[in-house]
Amino acid sequence: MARSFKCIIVTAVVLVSLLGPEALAGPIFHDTFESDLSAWTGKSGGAHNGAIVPDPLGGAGNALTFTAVNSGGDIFTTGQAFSLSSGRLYRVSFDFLGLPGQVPGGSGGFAGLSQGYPGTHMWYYGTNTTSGAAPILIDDGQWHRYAYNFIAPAPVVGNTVRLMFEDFGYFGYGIPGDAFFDNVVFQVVPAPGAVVLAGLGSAIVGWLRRRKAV
Ligand SMILES: [Ca+2]
Ligand SMILES: [Ca+2]
Repeated sequence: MARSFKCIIVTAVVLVSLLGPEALAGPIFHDTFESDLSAWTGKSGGAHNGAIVPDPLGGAGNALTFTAVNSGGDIFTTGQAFSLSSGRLYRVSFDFLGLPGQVPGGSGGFAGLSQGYPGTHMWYYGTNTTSGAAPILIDDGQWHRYAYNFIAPAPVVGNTVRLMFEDFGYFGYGIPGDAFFDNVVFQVVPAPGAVVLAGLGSAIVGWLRRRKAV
């Protein structure tokens, strides 16, 4: 189990390394959580539990955390939802830090996409598998960068999306303020990157077919 999670992380890291920052278009959205949370709103457009705090590791700058656990999303990009172009490749990337030695379900950091606040939504990365999230966010007390790529329409959510984050309360467990996010970027991956990814996808499919054929 742990090995497959590592593979997913390694794949994401390899993709980022292959493409490099220069291969990516300017972000559709980004937030370094240095000043305020004016780009974000809560459930049904109301209050949220997001808070800007100094980097808990003592690094320069601030990060996002939560003052309470939640479910079904806590903080959502506000304003117009992002309108995606069918067939284009998109990437959501962010830094995540989970404090170790906590409760069942981990720190509860979850990242996803939603149509509304939340409306139809999906979780793609979390610290456990609730609601189908890939449980790859690591609670080791260190910052790690994660990336989620998808071709529009976004899985489940469609072509009109918001970014969504929370500190999830797992079956009654949950400690607020032990999950941190920073440097959230939402961007289009331009055609050359899409070609590289498509090539990789084809290679993986081909490998799987060969494996089956053997
Ligand atoms: Ca920051
Ligand atoms: Ca937590």
